Amino acid sequence: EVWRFALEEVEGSVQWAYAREFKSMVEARTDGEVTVRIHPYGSLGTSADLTQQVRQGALQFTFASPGHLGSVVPEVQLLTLHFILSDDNRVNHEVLTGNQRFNELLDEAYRERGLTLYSIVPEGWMVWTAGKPLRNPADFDGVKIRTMVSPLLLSSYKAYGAKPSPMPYGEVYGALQMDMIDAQVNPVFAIQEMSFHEVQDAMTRARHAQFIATVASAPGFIDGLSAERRAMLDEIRGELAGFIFDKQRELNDKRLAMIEDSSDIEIIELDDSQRAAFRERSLPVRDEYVELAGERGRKLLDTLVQAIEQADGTE
Ligand code: 6CS
Repeated sequence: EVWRFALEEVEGSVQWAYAREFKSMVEARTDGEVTVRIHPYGSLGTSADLTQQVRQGALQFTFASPGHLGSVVPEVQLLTLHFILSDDNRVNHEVLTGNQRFNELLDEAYRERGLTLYSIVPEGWMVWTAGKPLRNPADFDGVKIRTMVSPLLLSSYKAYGAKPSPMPYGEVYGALQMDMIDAQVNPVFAIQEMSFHEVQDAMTRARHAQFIATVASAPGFIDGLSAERRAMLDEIRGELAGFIFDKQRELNDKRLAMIEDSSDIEIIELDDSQRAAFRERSLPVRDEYVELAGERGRKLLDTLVQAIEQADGTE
């Protein structure tokens, strides 16, 4: 039996590390009865294509980032909102992977659209790269920034005065090189492996959002497995949460050092007062989220905000 697992990222990425570990766990625990075949980004199409293939049953698992999936599952765009997470990455990790109510509510939203939520996978802080530092909202004025395609991401960058330009991941390098866009936003490991730093002059670190991916499956697939296999998948999800938290940190740290060694890109870290100016601009986008995502969206938002506040208080 073959389980096909598609990635929105290339070999060497956080998603690839996750899938490789998933593969070795599944294959060992099913005594070779199941083979997991990993499909890195490229051959099967864009993120939107991958989601479609899971819904049709051609793939058993795919990574599905809220930045792309928001067009299909509006509620998941919560995970693209700016300044909604803790500054403490471990708190974010614990809440996102460990809060059962949050995961169940999100799974309901997935199921309504022909998907199931297998796991939530935080991949590290996003940073902005551009031809210049982006220290305050005025620096974004008229900047053509590439975003993923979910509608709320466009709102987030319009709120800063930018001109967001959504496009698939695979087109970003070429678009930067050809000056069709000025800027883009991604976690550091991805910027290095996609070589975006080679065609940008400045990297601004605002800790405005994490890149949070999810792993989606087809409802009929997991529900149709034996109780034993479902229990195995639950166990593996729990073990992978800790594994990938350490892995994303390691990859993001290493790749930042590689970027610093191999290019003269300017790296800017915003201070708290600079971040506060962006945060203030970002707040109305939360209301827009609730309008788009309805009652369940509001519940997800409240659950996340409360869980983070509580965890922040106890750290
Ligand atoms: O920017 C994107 O579209 C992509 N970035 C990452 C880090 N993973 C997948 C996603 O499609």
